[in-house]
Amino acid sequence: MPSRLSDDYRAHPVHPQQLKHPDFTSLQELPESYAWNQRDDDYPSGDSFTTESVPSIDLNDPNALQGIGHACKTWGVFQVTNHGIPASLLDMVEFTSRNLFSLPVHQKLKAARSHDGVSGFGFARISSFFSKRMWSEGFTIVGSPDEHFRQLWPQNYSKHCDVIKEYKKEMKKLAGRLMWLMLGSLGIVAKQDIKWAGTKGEFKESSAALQLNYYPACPDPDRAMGLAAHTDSTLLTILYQSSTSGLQVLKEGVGWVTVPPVPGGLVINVGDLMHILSNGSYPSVLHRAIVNRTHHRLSIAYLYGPPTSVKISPHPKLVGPTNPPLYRPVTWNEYLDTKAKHFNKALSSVRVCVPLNGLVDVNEHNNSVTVG
Ligand SMILES: O=C(O)CCC(=O)C(=O)O
Repeated sequence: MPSRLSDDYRAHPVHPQQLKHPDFTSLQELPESYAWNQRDDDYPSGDSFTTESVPSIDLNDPNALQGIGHACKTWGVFQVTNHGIPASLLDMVEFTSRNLFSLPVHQKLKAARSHDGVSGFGFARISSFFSKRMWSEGFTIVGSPDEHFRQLWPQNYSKHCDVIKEYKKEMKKLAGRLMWLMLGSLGIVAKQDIKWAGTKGEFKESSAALQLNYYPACPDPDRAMGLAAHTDSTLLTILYQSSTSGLQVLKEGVGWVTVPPVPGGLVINVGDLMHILSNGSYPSVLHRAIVNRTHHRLSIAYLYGPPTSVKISPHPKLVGPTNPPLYRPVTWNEYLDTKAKHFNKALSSVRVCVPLNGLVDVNEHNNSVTVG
């Protein structure tokens, strides 16, 4: 992630450094500071009993583009298979992440995210927006993991660094491919329609961060929250959630829907910047992670955005006299700024007119958002 974006993260530290990082393995009961009730995140609680499920799309299917368009419009999220990321690489990144989170807390804290830093070990970045604490640990990687990994594994850091670098390289390629599928499904097909994609349309200058999340087994999962409801500030996010379920998405009119792990599958969600680019046609999806009494859980999110200098605005092909642009142009930095200041009102605070369909932005009616 280019430095300017990092500067912006630095300008908005959202992690309560004063809180001591717990050793979750030593907690036999849920401390009160971790006990959530509905008021604390203001969204419907519990799983919905629904037959609806998040769409699953085989990227080798000739109808994948139409499927993606429909999924983005109706859910803001979908799973993909046959995505081209080798299973061996997913296994390796999972192994590295498990290895990282299983280190003793004092060792992980050697690579703690600094007060004004972006990368490293720490609480969920959204923690400071909520009064209750989340039952999770995170590790953010922006740029090279070398420095922090050397602190974690002084003897054998390089093999873990190689895994992360390879994973980021493959994720970048997949994200570029998904961008063209999403754009194509909106009717934006020519390379020159997205200047910052570059002449070959490879999105070479895109920015990204890798977020490793770990949710320890929890003595009282019904009252705990792994990661509170939020939308991502990205264009799109690619999530690998290994084999334990925990991810839930909020579906309008239905409630929270669990996204079951699909072997080898990846979850793709629409972020706020895609919401803006699509002029609200592809809504960014509210999601959260719940925890489990017997199993710990791991997830790895690739947060993908435009080059930092690029302003994202509703695409000219999607606006017209009957479809005015709903949002003003913003760079990723400006949007992160807005998100850090306005929390739940980030999308609506960059909105310049009310949608003709009268729908509010997804996170407008509540107090919780992320700068993820
Ligand atoms: O762990 C999950 O399933 C969700 C992770 C997530 O939402 C994030 O990293 O922003």
